[in-house]
Amino acid sequence: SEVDLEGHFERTVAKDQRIEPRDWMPEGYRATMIRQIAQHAHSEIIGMQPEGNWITRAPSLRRKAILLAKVQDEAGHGLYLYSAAETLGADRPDLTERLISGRQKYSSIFNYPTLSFADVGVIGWLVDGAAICNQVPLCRSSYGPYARAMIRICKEESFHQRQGFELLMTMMKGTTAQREMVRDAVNRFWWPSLMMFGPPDADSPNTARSMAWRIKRHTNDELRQRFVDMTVPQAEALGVTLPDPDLKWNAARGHYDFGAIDWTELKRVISGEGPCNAQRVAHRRRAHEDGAWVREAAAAYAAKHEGAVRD
Ligand code: FAQ
Repeated sequence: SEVDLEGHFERTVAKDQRIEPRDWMPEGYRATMIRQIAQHAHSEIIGMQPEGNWITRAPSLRRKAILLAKVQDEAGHGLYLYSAAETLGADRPDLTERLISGRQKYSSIFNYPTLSFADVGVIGWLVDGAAICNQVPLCRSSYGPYARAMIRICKEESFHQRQGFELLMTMMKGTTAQREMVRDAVNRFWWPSLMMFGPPDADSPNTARSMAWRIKRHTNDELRQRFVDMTVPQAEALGVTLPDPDLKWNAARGHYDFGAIDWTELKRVISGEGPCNAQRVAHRRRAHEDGAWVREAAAAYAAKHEGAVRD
């Protein structure tokens, strides 16, 4: 009965075991999971654009090979995650339609422009660093296909983070102009990176329920603090100053204090008013339309092949 099924679901979550696609789950759980996984998948796919911008202008063959590999990994993560959403009954073309019509979100961070090659390094260091902080705990998320996808994705993200740090280290040892590019990129990306973790807990409508269902394992503010604590020593190692005069070690708390985040900026970017929202979505829409003939050809081939097997 419904009561038994619900009891089984609750016990599975409470024991830290995984909910699998064929298991009964509350409709709210299914909807939340589809929302988060789809937003995550869209972020990976839209996230290819800011860095893809620099592939043809990479300063060396080595940097180009690294960047190509990273952007391809992001495509892979997106496909993986769309498959995870499909295990919940989501329809892939419908998710794409929701993205290109602006009805589903993707991470705010990808609505900022990439103005120099230092941005490639800073995205690797800060954006992938933030992504790792957020996603490592999701390896223990209660939905099996999502949690398992996170394991591989996190391994690849840590390569991405290291390549960013190594690129910045190289630039910091270079010319004054190169150090200036790094400084400018860090200044532009620091605050938007902190916004990746979402609104403050008091203003986060989904956190309490997602924590109870063990979809999320930490709150937005907990993960943001963890990211700041992890990143400050890395900035010192690089020799860059983070653009926050209030950033300082608080011995009593055992954490770094940091300045106030401009939440109106996050709201603006999430609601489509960021510097590159229109450009990112238009690019994705164009790519989807340009790919129509490939989808048609693949479907025609599959239909023909199926016929041949039957005959
Ligand atoms: N941007 O109640 P909450 C990557 C939305 S990493 C846009 O706190 P929740 C790797 C939120 O979805 C980036 N929207 O929501 C990479 C919700 O929307 P609703 C992707 C945001 O879900 C690196 C509403 O605001 N990572 O791609 C943002 O409990 C480099 C209320 O917020 C993930 O998606 C934001 N920053 O917590 C790729 C990780 N923050 O309800 C390429 C998985 C919040 O209106 C290059 N996701 N919203 O539909 C999560 O952990 C969670 O969904 C959070 C938000 C923490 C993002």
